[in-house]
Amino acid sequence: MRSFKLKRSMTLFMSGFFFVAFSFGSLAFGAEKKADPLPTDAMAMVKQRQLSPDDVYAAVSTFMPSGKYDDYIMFASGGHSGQVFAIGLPSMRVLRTIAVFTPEPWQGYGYGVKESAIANPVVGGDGEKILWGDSHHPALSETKGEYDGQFLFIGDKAHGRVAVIDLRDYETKQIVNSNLVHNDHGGCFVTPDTEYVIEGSQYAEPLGGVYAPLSEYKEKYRAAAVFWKFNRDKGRIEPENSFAIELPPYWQDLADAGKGPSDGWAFFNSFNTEMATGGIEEGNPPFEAGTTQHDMDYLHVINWKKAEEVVRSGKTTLINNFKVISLQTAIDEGILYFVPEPKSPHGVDVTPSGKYMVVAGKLDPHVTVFGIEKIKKAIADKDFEGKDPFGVPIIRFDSAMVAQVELGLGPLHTQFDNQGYAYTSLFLDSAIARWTLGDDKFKTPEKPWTLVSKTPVQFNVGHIAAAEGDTVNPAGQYLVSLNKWSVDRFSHIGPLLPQNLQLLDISKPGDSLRVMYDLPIGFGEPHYAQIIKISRLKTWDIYPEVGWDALKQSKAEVTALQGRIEKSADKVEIFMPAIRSHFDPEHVEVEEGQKVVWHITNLERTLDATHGFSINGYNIVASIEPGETVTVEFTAKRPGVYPFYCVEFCSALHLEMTGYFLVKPKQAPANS
Ligand code: K7E
Ligand code: CUA
Repeated sequence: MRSFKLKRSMTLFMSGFFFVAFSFGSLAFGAEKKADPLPTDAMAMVKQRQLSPDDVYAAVSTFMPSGKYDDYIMFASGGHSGQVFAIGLPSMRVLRTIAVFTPEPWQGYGYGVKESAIANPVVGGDGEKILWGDSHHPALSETKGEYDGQFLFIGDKAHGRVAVIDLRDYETKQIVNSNLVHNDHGGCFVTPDTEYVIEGSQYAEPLGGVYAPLSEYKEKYRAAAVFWKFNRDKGRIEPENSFAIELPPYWQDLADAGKGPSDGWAFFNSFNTEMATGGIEEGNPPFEAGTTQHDMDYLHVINWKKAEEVVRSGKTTLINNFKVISLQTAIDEGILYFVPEPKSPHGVDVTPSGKYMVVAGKLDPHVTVFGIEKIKKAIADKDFEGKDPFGVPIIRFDSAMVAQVELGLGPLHTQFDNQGYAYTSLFLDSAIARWTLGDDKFKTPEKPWTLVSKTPVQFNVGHIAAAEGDTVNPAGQYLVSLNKWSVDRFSHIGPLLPQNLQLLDISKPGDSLRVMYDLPIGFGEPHYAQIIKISRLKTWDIYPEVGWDALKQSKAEVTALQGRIEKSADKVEIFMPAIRSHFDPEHVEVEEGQKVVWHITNLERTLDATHGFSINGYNIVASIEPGETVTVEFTAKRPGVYPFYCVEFCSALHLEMTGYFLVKPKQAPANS
């Protein structure tokens, strides 16, 4: 990969050169000029396709010649497809889907393979597996506030769950559920050293999945901020060491973790502080009217370091076995404060220095910037304007606010670069606003806290993601606009149109942002994304250890790994190596009703030599990467003869990579 670096920068240099020379070439593309650096046939193509200089610049900046690698990987949530997409930048090529909350047969995820994390039932349910999720906000693990490339977390808005993906093999390893609420939205956000993965609920409900009528909304309905303890060595969340904080029944929206001077704090937006309960059919105002009455909602300011101490001292109650700090304890112990924030905000984003929190009010044309030092001082001075109906102290708006910047209509989410600019998506304007952070770390040509430019995007932008834009050191260079509507951008392929992810070049200061590339996503609705330098990832090419059940064999033993079948009274266990182009054994016979435990190990040590495994008629399909072992467990309840085969076209004799699974009926059918 490294060896491509030089060639790649050469390519960029050359393309810059082409563009400069090209623009100076008086824009008469057809004119024959000796110094013309584009080959004649390329110039002819530019002319034939009527490409503008901007088009040519965009093309040469994003085109990735075969075999060359991207500089960044973007992990985009898949919305209600339940998955995560890995996309290369700047080429905007979709490299793979990571199956998370939804079964995915190509990866053999959720079709009988034991390792699939999907089997996490919903709170209050009867144990029924949930077969989809609404993945919203991916969060890369961080070390000292920078992405470390080890893990990716993603929240499931639809079921209040959080998944852990290991970036060595891009596989989902764990899905956790606090069993407090049925939905979340303020997740995932990680603390600067990934001590915690933060998840905030969205719509209030009685905690723990129990029933209470809507007439008891104020008394019984609640929200929760969940702090999942992450064990980096194990690569797993530890539910037993995690906790939640009970919150009033407002609807909490996005969250972010503090860093630097705001490390130890977490910030959650809210809306519906009106506590509207809807009921259009009963003559009540619909939610869209009921939840938008107040001019101010509350930014929830949470001291999680203090909450951690309170948990350690045992001042928690258990709900469905999950530790919860009650609302009263959170108030008494100085864990929870409110700051008024304008009108139904959506995103709250902590700036790279950690000094400021940027709140975007969907129904307010401004972003409002709060300062952590001001907030800390107001708390110390008890500079409160009062309490909310639940007794939470409200810090005076003016005591916390640093700046308000008017940007346009429908501000949603904010990102940051390495030049001192912030970027905010404007949903209603369909534009990206660039504005200056008044952070003394940077010196921008424009004055602090001012709007610099608005760049149109197509259309209705939700989130935006800047390269390493959530870290203490954003990379700048690129920003992706995750647009909800594509309308007229692509050929119509039915009334359900793709999302449009647009790549913008943000490297130049001043007012120039360039839209470089349109990527239609026709298989999900990405909400948020994070973009990481590829050099930070330590992805495996092949699994380093080979063997079943974590057995570690020497190289010689691996090569000699033999298949075997162990039969006992209650089960049949199969140990089966797979290597081009056979399985061993090829005949597996069991009795109807027997439990089958089938381990398949791919013995290949060659990049990309994946084998598959499927038992047709038993809803089983697995993908086994070189060196990987997967285990399938099932009951042989249907007698008959079932061919099994490799589902990846792995070799010239791939069709021969097969076998017979025979299930003998309990009683042989009577001969006629
Ligand atoms: Cu789509 Cu972050 Cu769930 Cu905004 S959220 S767009
Ligand atoms: Cu192995 Cu096809």
